[in-house]
Amino acid sequence: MIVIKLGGSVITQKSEYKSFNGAVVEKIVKTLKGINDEMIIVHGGGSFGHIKAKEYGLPGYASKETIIGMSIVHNDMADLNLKISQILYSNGIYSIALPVSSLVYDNKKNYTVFRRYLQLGITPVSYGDTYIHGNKIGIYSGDNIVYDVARRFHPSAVVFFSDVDGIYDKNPKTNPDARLLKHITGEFQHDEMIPDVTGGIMNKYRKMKNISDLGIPVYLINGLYPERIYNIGKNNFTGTVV
Ligand code: ATP
Ligand code: IP8
Repeated sequence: MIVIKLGGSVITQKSEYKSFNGAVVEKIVKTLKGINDEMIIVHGGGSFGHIKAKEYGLPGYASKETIIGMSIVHNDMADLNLKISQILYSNGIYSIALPVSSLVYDNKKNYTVFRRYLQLGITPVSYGDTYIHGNKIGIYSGDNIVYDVARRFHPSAVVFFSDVDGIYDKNPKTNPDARLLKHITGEFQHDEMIPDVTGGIMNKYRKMKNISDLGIPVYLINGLYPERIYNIGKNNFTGTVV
């Protein structure tokens, strides 16, 4: 099994509300179609999640404002998921949406149903979502879901697609001299340009490290060049290995 995270930065224009990069998703999906293995797909929010979450104070204590925000963000994420699911379907990948707002609350998590769908050859697709966490309306990031499923199902690899070639020693978008880190073990700089309610690249790195500590190889690849997934383990691989 392989777990794929489609990052919000590559499947959407992160600065423009609900701007979907359909052509990019199509290219990634066509690449994934060539992988002859069980797959769990998780996608992030990008401009379908983070903009309204921030505007409505999510995560935050349940209030009229955060409950309205929850409704908007959850529906927008379902909308993004439908767009992705339709592209999967039209490329012959038959999937089922498994939103974590129905699987995770407080500290309870139940991912058992993922296994059942996989047993029938159906690809589970989950995504960053709103959820209930004590008295708060939380945001459960796609990266958290990737960690949860990796811990439960022990895939042979976890691949994060983002809009950069990998993790650099500093943000490549704002530092033209940034150096790509082919293997990462420790510190790097991360000045985020776009506010991200789930912690941006630093939180992503922490999750990647947690997965790698389970003994599972973890990669970050540029989703604009998804074919790089086939070079994993080779000398000419472009990306970051955690
Ligand atoms: P989402 O969380 O919406 O799913 P994502 O998974 O694609 O999005 P981001 O959280 O947006 O990922 O992180 C990728 C972004 O992190 C890049 O677009 C880049 O601008 C930014 N960034 C900041 N510092 C670095 C760094 N040192 N190396 C690589 N990217 C960095
Ligand atoms: O983009 C959070 O998931 P992420 C998505 O993977 C929302 O961090 C709903 C903001």
